[in-house]
Amino acid sequence: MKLYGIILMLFVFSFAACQSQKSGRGLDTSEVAEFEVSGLCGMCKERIEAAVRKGGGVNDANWNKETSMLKVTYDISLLKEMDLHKRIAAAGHDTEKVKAADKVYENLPGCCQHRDKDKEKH
Ligand SMILES: [Cu+2]
Repeated sequence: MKLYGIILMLFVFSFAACQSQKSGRGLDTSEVAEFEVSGLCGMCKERIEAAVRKGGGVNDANWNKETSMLKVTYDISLLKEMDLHKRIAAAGHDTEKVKAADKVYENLPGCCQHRDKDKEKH
C-alpha cells in the first residue's frame, strides 16, 4: 500500500515536471486581454500602446483604429487586467472599464479628442 503511494507520487511529480517544460520557461503566466479603447487616429494608437506598456509586464500591445479594440499580452503574475485600463485612462483615453480624468483628456491634441465633440465647437 505504501509502495503504491510512492509510485503515485513519483508519477504526479514527473507529470508536473513535464508540464512546466512544455511552456519553455517554467510556469506560463502570460494572458491576453482584449477590450475597447476610445481613440481616433494614428497618434492615439501610439499613445494607447505606449501607455499600456509603460511600467512593464506587457509583452505585446496592438490597438486597431478601425474597431477601437486593444489586444494586450501581459503577465498575470505582475498585472491585473484593471491595471491595463488604469494605465490607458491615465494617458487620456477611455476604456470599457475606466474613464480618463477630464483634465488629462483635455490635454490631448484636438484631433485625438474622442469624446462627444459638440460641446466644444469653436
Ligand atoms: Cu489621435
